[in-house]
Amino acid sequence: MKHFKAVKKMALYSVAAVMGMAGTSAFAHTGIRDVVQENVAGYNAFTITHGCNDNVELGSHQDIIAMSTVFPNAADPAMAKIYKLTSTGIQGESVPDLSDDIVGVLPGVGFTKLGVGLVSGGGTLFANFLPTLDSTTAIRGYHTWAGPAPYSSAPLAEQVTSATGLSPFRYGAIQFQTTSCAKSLKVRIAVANWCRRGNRTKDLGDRLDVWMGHTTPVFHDQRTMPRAAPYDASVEVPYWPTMTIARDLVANPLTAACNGGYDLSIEPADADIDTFLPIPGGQYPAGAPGAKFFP
Ligand SMILES: [Cu+2]
Repeated sequence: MKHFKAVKKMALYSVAAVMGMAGTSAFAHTGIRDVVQENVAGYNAFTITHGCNDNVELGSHQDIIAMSTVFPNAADPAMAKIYKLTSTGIQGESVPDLSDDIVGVLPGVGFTKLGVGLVSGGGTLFANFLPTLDSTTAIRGYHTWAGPAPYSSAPLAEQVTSATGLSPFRYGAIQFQTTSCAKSLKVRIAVANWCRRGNRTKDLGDRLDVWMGHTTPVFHDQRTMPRAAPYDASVEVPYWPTMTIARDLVANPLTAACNGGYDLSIEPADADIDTFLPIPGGQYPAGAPGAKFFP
């Protein structure tokens, strides 16, 4: 996150503009590879472009040895936050659920239609991964790590240069309601990149990068966040790894009454992030031989 020292003195509006362009920069934060189209299921990936650093005490980037993710697809709608966005991407009115906008989402139910799935094989960043399952056995994200057990693999080397690691996942076909005025749904996903093993991992800002728009009770160190200062989402766009689902405006046009429509965002709630983002201490899978990865 070294590059943000230079920009953090700029006006807030300029910082928001820089963040918006981060997806095209060689020094971008962890993000999402592709914008996806309405009604098309497919494969996407997190783009991990640099290792852990500290927003306050700047130094070299650390190699990444593990990563964890949380998607906003809880069955309980209270476990996600949904916003209508203004034309400049600022969070506006909050929306209780996506039932007015996404086909198949029932009133009072969360965004279970997202269809998150894991990918093994070519392109997998680390040799080991496990899904995080909630009480409904839905896949809410995953933990993936370089070893030492059950498989030992290389870390994502970031100390010399910024290499982009791709960590793939699967997603389902999402369809907008014909009566909705949403022209896209921005799926914000919480990500943590880990650069050291052991308990101290969570205490030091150069050992962990947490990619989401604000701190939570568990992830409360601003030095690990996308930048050293908190965002005010009512005046600027917070940084999140974001998978944009674009409405098919030819097959499913907005009505004239929509006045051009709006974008929606959905992100996991703090309690959901704090439940599923930490990598629990222990061996994976349970009973695997070798040293614990996060003792
Ligand atoms: Cu960065």
